[in-house]
Amino acid sequence: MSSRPGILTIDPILPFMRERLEQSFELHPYTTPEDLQRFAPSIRGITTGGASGVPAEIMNALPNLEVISVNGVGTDRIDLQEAKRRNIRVATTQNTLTEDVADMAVVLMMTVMRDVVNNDRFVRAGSWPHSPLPLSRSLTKKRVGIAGFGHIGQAIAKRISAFDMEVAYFNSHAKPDTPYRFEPDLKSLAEWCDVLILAVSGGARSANMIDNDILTALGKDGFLINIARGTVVDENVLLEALKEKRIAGAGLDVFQNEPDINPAFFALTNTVLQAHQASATVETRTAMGNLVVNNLIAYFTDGTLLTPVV
Ligand code: 8YV
Repeated sequence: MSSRPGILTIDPILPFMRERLEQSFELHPYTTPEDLQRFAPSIRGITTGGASGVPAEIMNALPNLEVISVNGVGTDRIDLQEAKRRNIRVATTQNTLTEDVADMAVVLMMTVMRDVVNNDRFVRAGSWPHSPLPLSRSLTKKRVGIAGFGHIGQAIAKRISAFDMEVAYFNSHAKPDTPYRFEPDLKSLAEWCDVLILAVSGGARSANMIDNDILTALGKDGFLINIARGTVVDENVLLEALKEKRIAGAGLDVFQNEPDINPAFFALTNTVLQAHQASATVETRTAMGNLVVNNLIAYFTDGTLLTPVV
């Protein structure tokens, strides 16, 4: 057995990350539980994505696991209590992806409100000379509610302000050092706003936070944007609301059961869909990938993490 620490890679990693990691570690991609058994005792670290996390059966199968380096900011798919109990350290790529994820929220809002995807299809189909298009919706003077006002929520607010739109936010607590209005009740925020943007963390506390009540409050002229987690939305209820035009539209980067999402989404024309791409730019994924590697190197050099969570 190699004396170099074994690292289990749960999500695929970029070639430059592999190259860097292979200089110090023995890499094992996760395939099946049976395959994992062959080398489980040699695994001392994990790399994974925020959406994949570390399933309990994998964490339980690794008796010598010491560190998890997440290529993302979400830790909702990692049992942090169990990690603490076993003295397993956890690091994320905090502060690398805020701006790109905020940009994606704005991209989705503009794309769905200005009907960009349907317009693109219309032009490509050669339909322009033959028929008129429905009018889209203006952004100016509209009200935007942001649910979740951490780094990403605040970066979205900053961008939205440039569009002459009004912003208010829902959060577990007020952020008095920001210039925006705090709304402690999510339903009231949904009633007030024209666009509801979800930027909350995933996990039990936010699961199915967007239910029929909230979508009814958002109303038939309201748009929902989700760059947070699929788990935040009751998807069956959302699909019904979109189908029946009880809300105007949705821009979604995240879903339940990614990448095998509910195919009912494919038929909706008032919805813009992305394949969890908010942080997927060359610049940000390079910064994230380097931080994932640097956290592992720091840990195995002197026991520290650059961006620890646990
Ligand atoms: C990434 C994410 O797409 O940060 C997160 O938690 O979900 C995303 O930024 C994902 O981690 C890619 O691996």
